[in-house]
Amino acid sequence: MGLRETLARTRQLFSRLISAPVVNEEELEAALLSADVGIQATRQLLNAIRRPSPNPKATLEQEIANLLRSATPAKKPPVPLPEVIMLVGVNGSGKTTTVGKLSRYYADQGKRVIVAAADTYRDAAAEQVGIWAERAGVEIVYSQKGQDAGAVAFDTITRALQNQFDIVLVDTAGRLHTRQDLMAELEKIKRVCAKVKPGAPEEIWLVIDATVGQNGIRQAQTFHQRLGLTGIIITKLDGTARGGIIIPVVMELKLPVLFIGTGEGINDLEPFDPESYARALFEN
Ligand SMILES: Nc1nc2c(ncn2[C@@H]2O[C@H](COP(=O)(O)OP(=O)(O)OP(=O)(O)O)[C@@H](O)[C@H]2O)c(=O)[nH]1
Ligand SMILES: [Mg+2]
Repeated sequence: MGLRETLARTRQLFSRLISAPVVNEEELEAALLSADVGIQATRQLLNAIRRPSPNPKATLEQEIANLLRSATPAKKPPVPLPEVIMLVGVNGSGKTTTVGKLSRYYADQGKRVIVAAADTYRDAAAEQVGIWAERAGVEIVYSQKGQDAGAVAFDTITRALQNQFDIVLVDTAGRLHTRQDLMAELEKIKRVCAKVKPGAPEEIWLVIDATVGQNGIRQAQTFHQRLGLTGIIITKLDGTARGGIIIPVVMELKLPVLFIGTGEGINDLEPFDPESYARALFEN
């Protein structure tokens, strides 16, 4: 699904408002809050359109793009391969699906990808991510339920080092951010990665379901404190009117949104671009 279609329901909140010659501030405020833009960002955006402007829509787009760009990561120096990317998040946020989509995304760039089936909690979790790996045509290191998740990551990175893989994608079990024991397990997986390859995991991405709204921000703060996240992936933007959630996520966490999930299929993943997003929000 394209970005425009993906944001259709969110855009509906703004369409009538934005095409009016004068923007009604109260209505805009209500629309921004409904889209889950959050109180702080909404205030900032309302301030921006209070300044006289020939084109309030363009001003809003500009302001949003600027806010989002402020967390754009500086180009990192290349890391020794394989680059290890760990996906974390609460239950059902879309981690495993996103591992499948990212596998395809990187494989399409000619990269050699291997998946670590490091969700050892849920029944058939390894089979589920196995189906995605097969669809994407990438390799996988399977696991048994109840096995040590760190050991699975260890084995996968070891194999990746021996066989010159470019990318290791680590699928982890869903967990509530409030469960101290389960959060400690993620820290352990992280430590184990560094034992096989100093500096790994180079990336820890939090997968947030857009439909949970402001709750996603609290989740993200806890994950960030415990693990030191390097980026965010927002899933299920299709079909929700809460597409504004990206703005407070970036503002409050100071972390970049790297990809967005736009559907359930393997190709329904888009690299996130602040300008295109801001434009798609207010397009007629
Ligand atoms: N519409 C839509 N559905 C998605 C997207 N990403 C994931 N899903 C759906 O969300 C549900 C959960 O996805 P999973 O990938 O299993 O989520 P998970 O985080 O691995 O779940 P746990 O391992 O149980 O924590 C599935 O039904 C997916 O099809 C998306 O971008 N859009
Ligand atoms: Mg999963």
